[in-house]
Amino acid sequence: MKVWSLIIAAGLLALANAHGCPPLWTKLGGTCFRYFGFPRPMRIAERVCAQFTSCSDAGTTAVAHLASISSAAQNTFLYNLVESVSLELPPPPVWIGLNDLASEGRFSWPDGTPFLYKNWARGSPNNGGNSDCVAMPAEQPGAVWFSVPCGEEFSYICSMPADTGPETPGQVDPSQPAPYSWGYAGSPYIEAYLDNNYA
Ligand SMILES: [Ca+2]
Repeated sequence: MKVWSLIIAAGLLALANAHGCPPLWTKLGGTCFRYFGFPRPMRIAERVCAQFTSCSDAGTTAVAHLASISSAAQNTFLYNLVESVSLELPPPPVWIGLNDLASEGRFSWPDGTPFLYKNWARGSPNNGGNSDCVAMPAEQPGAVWFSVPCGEEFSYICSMPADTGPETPGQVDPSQPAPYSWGYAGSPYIEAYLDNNYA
């Protein structure tokens, strides 16, 4: 088991150093997305998202939020992402970031994305039961959005900007120490053994 752990750790480190998204996040365009399968109320889900940040080569970081969706292509991509990991088909609803918590009827995305693309289900949004939060996909074609009370517990998708640094895969500056190194670093006991037996 230890060998497998090392292989997995090495793989994650390799991914962590790659341009774009951290391990376990999926890149589409300039955005990283990740599905979280444990049902949570919307505010808790948003808090979990906010624990993640993107690291840019320029040294800036951006905090993750519940996912914002700005195009039909993104919407379809997220539906497929959820479907690929869901244990039920069609998948149960997931939280996206859209909400009108701050001002009834004025929906906005938590990361400040302009609210231009919309994919409401028929009858949504409505404020039935104080439906200030939004879930997708539902058991309807088109991965349409429903306004629902924020206390419902759903799985969720987080999003954050991808690393915007220069893309330099596989390039290493030889003058700098490697951030992670694997291998034999030297041991006085082994050196002595080699001297005594093979000198
Ligand atoms: Ca509302």
